[in-house]
Amino acid sequence: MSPGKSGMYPAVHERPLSGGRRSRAVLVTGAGGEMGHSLISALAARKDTSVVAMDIRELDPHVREHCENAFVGDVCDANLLERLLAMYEVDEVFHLAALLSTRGEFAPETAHQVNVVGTLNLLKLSAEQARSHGRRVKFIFPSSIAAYGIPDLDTKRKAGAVREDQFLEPHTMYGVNKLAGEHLGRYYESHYRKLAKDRTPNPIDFRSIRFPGIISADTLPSGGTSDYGPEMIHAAAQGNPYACFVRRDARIPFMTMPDAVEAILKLAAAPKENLTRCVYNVAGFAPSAGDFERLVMERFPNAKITFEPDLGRQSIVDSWPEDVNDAAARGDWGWSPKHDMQRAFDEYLMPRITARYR
Ligand code: AKB
Repeated sequence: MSPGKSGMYPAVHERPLSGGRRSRAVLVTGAGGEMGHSLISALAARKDTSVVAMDIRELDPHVREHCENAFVGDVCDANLLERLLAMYEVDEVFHLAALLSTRGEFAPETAHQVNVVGTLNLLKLSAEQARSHGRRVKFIFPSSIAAYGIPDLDTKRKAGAVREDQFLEPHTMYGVNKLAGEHLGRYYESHYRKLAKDRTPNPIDFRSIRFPGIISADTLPSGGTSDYGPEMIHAAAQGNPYACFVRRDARIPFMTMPDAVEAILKLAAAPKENLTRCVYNVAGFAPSAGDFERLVMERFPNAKITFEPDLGRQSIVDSWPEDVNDAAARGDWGWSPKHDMQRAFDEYLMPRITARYR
């Protein structure tokens, strides 16, 4: 890999820009992650969109080929972000880079750096972009059900589908960070540099979704606590035994990756005047780990699934709601998932996963 234009930061295939003018682009951070893979192909299908990607690692070639440019680096590296934004006029940011809930509990301060300081860097530079090109920058921030923290199982069961403003006392650093990211976004949208004489009002158009666990047929998650759902399915499809790290009765909401990408694009495209809030719940289906086991065993009768709860990870799942109320997303921007659990298995997961491991 050759050094970038400044000679300081590695960038993959940086292309010179014609006539020294900055070209318009959509920035996707965490582009090499699970959601990045699917989101970038969907964005690339929009004829009018140039995608500039950023990730801590080099992108897979099939993701890279959809991008106008790809930067290898860290969202905490303010110099790299500044250089990227000096090359492009960014109108829209999909800030996917994050360190997830399980990994974050082993390195909470690093999680804070990546999840909060990284988000702050991007919000600040987006506000500067808005000031320089004179248009609001749309900032799309995937938050998480980890933003919730329910004190005990009894309360969780009684609470049922929680609303956006309930139980906001997260038990993980990742959840604390996601909640902080939501507040930072709201601050940059409405109050940034409130007292400065030269302030640009409302530089950011901040929109966020609290995602449940996400299941992809094409990629496996890593470092999260909702990983048991996708791990169980992928293990069974490969003929591998799987020891589930939560109890059979553990229940949180999930959705498929195509529905998650549809949600993020739909929220990004919604007319601002229709939005009554910055942060929205979205629900897909809400299975127990035992429901996953049953559906997996129906499709892979020889699968070997055991339950060996890890008390720490179990306690994280127990603090997350068993379902979320997504009435605001349905009412404001027409959210409606394509897949319930049965359709997720029959129409999306089974055909693709079995083909993948054949
Ligand atoms: C995690 O498990 O940390 C993530 C999430 C629920 O946001 N998948």
